[in-house]
Amino acid sequence: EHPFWDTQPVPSMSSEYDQDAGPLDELKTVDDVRPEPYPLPGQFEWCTCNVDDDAEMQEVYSLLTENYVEDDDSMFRFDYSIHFLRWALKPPEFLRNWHLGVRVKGGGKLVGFITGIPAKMRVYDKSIPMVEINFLCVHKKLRSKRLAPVLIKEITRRVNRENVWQAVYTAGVVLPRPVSQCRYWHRSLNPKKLIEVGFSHLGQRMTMARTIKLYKVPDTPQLAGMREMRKEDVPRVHGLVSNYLQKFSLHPEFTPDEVEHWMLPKEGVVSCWVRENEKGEDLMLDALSVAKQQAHAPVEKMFPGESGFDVFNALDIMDNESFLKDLKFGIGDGYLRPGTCRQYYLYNWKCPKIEPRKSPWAQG
Ligand code: YNC
Ligand code: MG
Repeated sequence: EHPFWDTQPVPSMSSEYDQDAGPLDELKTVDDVRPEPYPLPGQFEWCTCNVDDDAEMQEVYSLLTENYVEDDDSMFRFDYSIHFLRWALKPPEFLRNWHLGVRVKGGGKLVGFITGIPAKMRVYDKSIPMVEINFLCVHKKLRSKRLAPVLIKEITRRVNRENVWQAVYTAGVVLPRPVSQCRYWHRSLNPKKLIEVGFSHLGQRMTMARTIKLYKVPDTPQLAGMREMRKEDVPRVHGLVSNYLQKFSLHPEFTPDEVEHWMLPKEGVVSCWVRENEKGEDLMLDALSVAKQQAHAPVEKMFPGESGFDVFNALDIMDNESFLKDLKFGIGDGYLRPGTCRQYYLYNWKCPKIEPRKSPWAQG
């Protein structure tokens, strides 16, 4: 059923979830790993994509924006900007060698892509240096030709050559074998537009006017002291986040540099708000306000003429269930939405199954 995945160190679909933890493959050293790249079909060649080069990033952007993850009806497709992709691919200690592309021979068109970034992951009681795999993409005209397994094998080889033997990744498809399964929830911020473009539908016995009213959020954050995170907040945010993450069975272990990279606001890419002195409640309502009202500038920059975000997505991971319903998030109900379910995977690591609320890893 899975001619490729059945050859890989992942648990099979039919096996019980493991009670103990550890690698599935025999232990190897870097010298056991073949030094030369895997062969590609004749008309193609490997390339390393230089994310600092504007022309090369434009090629990556075009490949992904035209060929990356979409819903079943091909109505919606992810459209990550060049700034976003650079941020996603250049965390502290990133390796250029792990930004892998496939081109038509002779430096021709970019037709395949897969990336890895280093991430220290905690799985139950073990800290493991891993690679986080993302952005696997094969051009639509080259689908079903078994190029994906070659991309996966070559990135694995490059990762193993750096003495890293485990990977973490997520996908919308079910493969051998998820360590955790989470669901997307969506919170309409701009219901009129979402309904007009077919992302959502007018509820039964609802008018547009009532729907707009239902999803209205405060114009400004309601909590005193809410402000955008600044660089000098990094040590305290690192402390708070690291401490909070302890209670989950699968989570990244960030260095302060990584907290700075992933959380410090970057216009059009990531926004992060902090509140001093107070703990806890009602933070998520303000997150909605901020997404709807405060994000004009970055959204305008990405999509001229737009103001604020249209929809706020969340997974049912961590403590999110505590606010999803109260704040009128709707569960992804399977129609017209990319990645309603999200499967989480570990490569070359067996362990007991992880419930969504024990998983705070939200890549993808
Ligand atoms: C997928 N998403 O099952 P079997 S998520 C992994 N992840 O193998 P072909 C996938 N494997 O079943 P196509 C996969 N999708 O025969 C398919 N597969 O054993 C498996 N879509 O290959 C599939 N991006 O080349 C089958 O299929 C084999 O031409 C078939 O190419 C697949 O980034 C794909 O959804 C996904 O661009 C490239 O459909 C293509 O269809 C496409 O004939 C749109 O492949 C974009 C899209 C996936 C987003 C993501 C995470 C990827 C994780 C990859 C696995 C990493 C393993 C760890 C490596 C490092 C290890 C260390 C240390
Ligand atoms: Mg293919």
